Amino acid sequence: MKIAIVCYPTFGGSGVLATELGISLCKHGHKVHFIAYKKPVRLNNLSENLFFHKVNVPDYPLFNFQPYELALSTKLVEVIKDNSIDLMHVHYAIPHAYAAYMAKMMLKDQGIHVPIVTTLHGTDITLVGNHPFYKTAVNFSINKSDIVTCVSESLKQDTLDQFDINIGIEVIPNFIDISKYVEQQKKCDFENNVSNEFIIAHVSNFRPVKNIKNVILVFNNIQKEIPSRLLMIGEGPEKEMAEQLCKELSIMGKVEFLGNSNQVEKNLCHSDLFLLPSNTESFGLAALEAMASKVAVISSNAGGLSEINIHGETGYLTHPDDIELMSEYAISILKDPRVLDKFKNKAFKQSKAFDINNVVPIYEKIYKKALKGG
Ligand code: GMT
Repeated sequence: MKIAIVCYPTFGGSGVLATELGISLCKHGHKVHFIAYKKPVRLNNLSENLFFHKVNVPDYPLFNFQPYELALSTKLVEVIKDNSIDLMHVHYAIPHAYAAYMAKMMLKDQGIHVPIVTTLHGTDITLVGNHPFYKTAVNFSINKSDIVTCVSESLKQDTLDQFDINIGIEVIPNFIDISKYVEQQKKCDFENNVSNEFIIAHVSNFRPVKNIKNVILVFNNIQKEIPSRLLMIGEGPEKEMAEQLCKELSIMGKVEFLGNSNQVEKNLCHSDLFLLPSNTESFGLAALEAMASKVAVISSNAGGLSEINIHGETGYLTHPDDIELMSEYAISILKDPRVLDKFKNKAFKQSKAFDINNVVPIYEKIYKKALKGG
């Protein structure tokens, strides 16, 4: 198949997932064309089956806001015609599903039929998409897709609760390539970094929804009882606040802000515990990446996190703001090596259910269905 994938090219989960999916589809013999305003961060090597097309938005002084959707739909029409694309798979509804529908209509006008598969990722529904300024257009473009998928049961329910949906929604969970994590684990074991400090990790785009303040406050409680360090991986608007809080708590010496990383598994494989106290989280790809790295997870119970993190087995779940309980759980796991080992092993075992080899074939089936008429 020839597939056009539209996604955000940044470190957010939807872009990461779309990129890993495209790379895997290529390995399955498909030709994949990525379309975005920048080359996706995890798209390292292009090949004869893997292409990238940049959406350029010219700056025109009359416009207060440059019309990205217009440029994207124009680019989609061009790429689809030039490369005889069979279908569009757009990740994150805003504005991708909307631009794809415009492209589909423009192509229809020229006698070309190209179906749209839309994957909803989370904040496109729960945080941004339901804003009254966007909702009508988001609702319209979801319903106009040929097939709609979303990444968790929880997100499916949120979509049905918050929008007027007249199309079926298929749940296809996020995935990881387990073999990559197993490989990395071997390298880590070989390095055999002996330290008496436990490593606590957090990975995100440091947006308010990630509740970063609570990561720092929970770590502050942990480090009072247990020798430990915190790795903060990512960049975003809350980073300065987090650094300031660490200074105020006098724990800056125990916290490393590592910035964005393309290879989180290199840090995760040395980690013991992952903290994700998000206010909303449709799935929590970062938590799954931690679990695949044999790391126990203390997360909030928001959204779809309970579909991956099993309370009392792979980690614990609490209310996003229950700092005391999160700290208590964290300390209870870390203070007994046998308990820690048990949680780590269960986390790894649970992550295997989300292996790329189980999930990518589901997308292939969906594509065939879309080509047959949805
Ligand atoms: O807010 C983010 O974490 C980024 C966002 C995105 O769309 O880039 O992530 C969402 O999609 C990921 C991939 O499906 C999910 O694993 C994340 O849980 C989801 N984030 C939220 O719902 C907050």
